[in-house]
Amino acid sequence: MRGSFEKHGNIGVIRINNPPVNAIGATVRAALVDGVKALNADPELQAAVLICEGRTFMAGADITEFGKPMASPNLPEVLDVMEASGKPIVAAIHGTALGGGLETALTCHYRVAVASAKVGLPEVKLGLLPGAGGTQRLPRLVGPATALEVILSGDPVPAKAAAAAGVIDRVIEGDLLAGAITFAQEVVAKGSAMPLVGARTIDLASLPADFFTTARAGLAKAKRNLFAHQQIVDLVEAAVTKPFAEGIALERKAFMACMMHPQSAALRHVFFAERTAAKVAGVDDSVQPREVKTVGIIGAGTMGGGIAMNFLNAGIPVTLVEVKQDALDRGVGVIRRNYEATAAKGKLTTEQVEQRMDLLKPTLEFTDLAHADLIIEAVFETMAIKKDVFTRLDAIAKPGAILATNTSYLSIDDIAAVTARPQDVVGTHFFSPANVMKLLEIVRGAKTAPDVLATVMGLSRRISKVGVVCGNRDGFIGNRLLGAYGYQANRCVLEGATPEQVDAVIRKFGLPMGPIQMWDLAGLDIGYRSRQDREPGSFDERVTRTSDRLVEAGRFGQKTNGGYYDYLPGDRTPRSSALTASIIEQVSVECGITRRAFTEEEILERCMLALMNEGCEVLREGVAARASDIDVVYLYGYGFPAYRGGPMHWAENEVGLPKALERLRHYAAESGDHWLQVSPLLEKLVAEGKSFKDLR
Ligand code: 3H9
Repeated sequence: MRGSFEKHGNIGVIRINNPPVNAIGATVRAALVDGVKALNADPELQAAVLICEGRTFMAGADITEFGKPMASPNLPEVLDVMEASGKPIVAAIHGTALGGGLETALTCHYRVAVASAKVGLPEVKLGLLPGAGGTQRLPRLVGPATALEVILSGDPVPAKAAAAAGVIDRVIEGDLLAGAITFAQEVVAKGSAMPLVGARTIDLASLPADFFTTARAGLAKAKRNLFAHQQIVDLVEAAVTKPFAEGIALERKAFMACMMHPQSAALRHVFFAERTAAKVAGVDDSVQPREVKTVGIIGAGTMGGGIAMNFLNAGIPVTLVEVKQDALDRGVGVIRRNYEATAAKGKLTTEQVEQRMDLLKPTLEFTDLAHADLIIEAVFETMAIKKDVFTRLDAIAKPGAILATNTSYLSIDDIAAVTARPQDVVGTHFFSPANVMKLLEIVRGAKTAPDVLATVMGLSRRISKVGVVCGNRDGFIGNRLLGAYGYQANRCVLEGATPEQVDAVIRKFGLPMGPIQMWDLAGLDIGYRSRQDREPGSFDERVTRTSDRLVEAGRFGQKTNGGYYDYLPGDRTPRSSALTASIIEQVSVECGITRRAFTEEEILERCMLALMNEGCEVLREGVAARASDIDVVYLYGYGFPAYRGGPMHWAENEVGLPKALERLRHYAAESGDHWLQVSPLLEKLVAEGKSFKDLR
């Protein structure tokens, strides 16, 4: 039972109750049909209100039903029943009316909402398009330009703006049900007008003649590779040029094509993967998070400053500690300039900039951290320095404070061991730029307390990050995979591919940049320095030799206008370098490698399947709890295209695990050394005919 029907005098009330977000599954669809029938069967009733229980109006179709056989009636059929109602229906909206939820409301004769409500058509974020009349009704209500903006962005619109645009007929102050019933009674008193959005005509007077051509050209560039977007333009154009019924038929066909497309399967996987990542073993709802009212950050460099901005943005006061005044001033200056640049783009007011800066307390006194609820160190990535910082923190931090390290490789347990409170120590690995990248790897040490994890998971949401809990092993999830990917990219170059070729293949696949461009951006000197500390034999010196030679020639990457590529001063466009080409050839000769031609396919398979193979190892060792967590890490930390679902989803669904295994075995045999070893977990899954989902 997902709905009920009651009478308030001459007004019927159709109530939907399908927690947590009133998704329109089969039982809700049945309840909607029953409600309309009950309204029309009772001669005493003259109108109805459609309202939802719980925290929100219907947040859309039930995404878990997609890709499976759909129980009848489907949502368009339900909406046909509503539209055929002989008596008016008023949708009463609170929370979010999204996707099919808004489409249901648009089919009602009237819409009222509380001021805090939001409405939107976010289907595009799932690789879909509105498939229950949204592309045909919204343009008829708000005009094609606004409709296209709303549908293509997928972003929700606040009730007051929606009212101004004509979507909401009245914003209700006070009790929603009472306000909606009053509205319905007014409709009845005026003669029960039954306006249908689908019957409206569109005023084209202000629409430029080339509107749709321009929209298509813009998307071909900005959303290249994406399946749903161009079709949305076609459908909004159909709303303008074709009769309603014809537009609806076209929409249905396009919606089904999107739903069956791998991009939508991938984006739906991402939707659930992000939410599943929030579920952490040993941390259930009974674990009470600690209160975090103030944060301390040690280190005002690029990372420390970026991390601080996250908390300032969320209204949380930050104490920022440095050892030298000039470094502190520089760090604070960068934070201010970042905010001012955002304000210059109109995304913050001057007042908001000052509010954020007022929450920042820069200091040279380590003891000023004594009252912070959470302290994050972002100092040099050297164990000795980290241990020194944690020893000092242990002496001054208040009892119960969470002590976090922003390490990207080092052992949390070794760091925690210098304190008398290892249960309070956790890794918080932010990604650069820390104020922009959405990922937060939360590293669980052997003794990290469940309430510490619960607190940091909760905080990650508060600062608009996606938190993924991972185990304490070298490189955690993200950098561990990055190592395997970078290794293959390097090997391809050493064996005959050019850096330009490797980067182009990866960009074509959908990442914003190729691995070699990325190294130039990050600085080749960073890897060079970190290798000085590593055990010989712990990495393959042959594949890093080219990079080392470039660094020794003073080519650190973009910052020196030369790395793998040449750069013109002030211009980040990578240009081929004859010097790099000759160094690569020389290193190939030294390593006894005969260079050969590479295909796009080989580069792609070697780099991307290496990600998945290392992902299997990370799973086998328990560093990641599930394959979907690895996907989330790669999507939000490394720019993996969301429409491919992440490296694990892509390999499993687009390549297939048996084929992936066969290709990896082939490359492993060909490479003839131990640097590409097929994961035993992958072997096992394929042998048993299982998938990553079977590992949960
Ligand atoms: C559509 O409507 C197609 C139509 O055009 C055409 C049809 C023919 N279905 O996000 P939360 C689950 S496409 C199933 O943590 P919040 C979610 O997985 C749809 N389940 O809460 C989670 O489960 P769990 C268009 C759903 O308060 C729980 O609910 N609509 C759905 O942070 C709580 O979710 C959308 O794309 C769903 N539609 O945010 C809206 N939605 O607890 C998608 C949520 O087991 N939803 N769940 O992990 C959202 O954007 C957010 O959930 C919302 C609430 C803003 C509503």
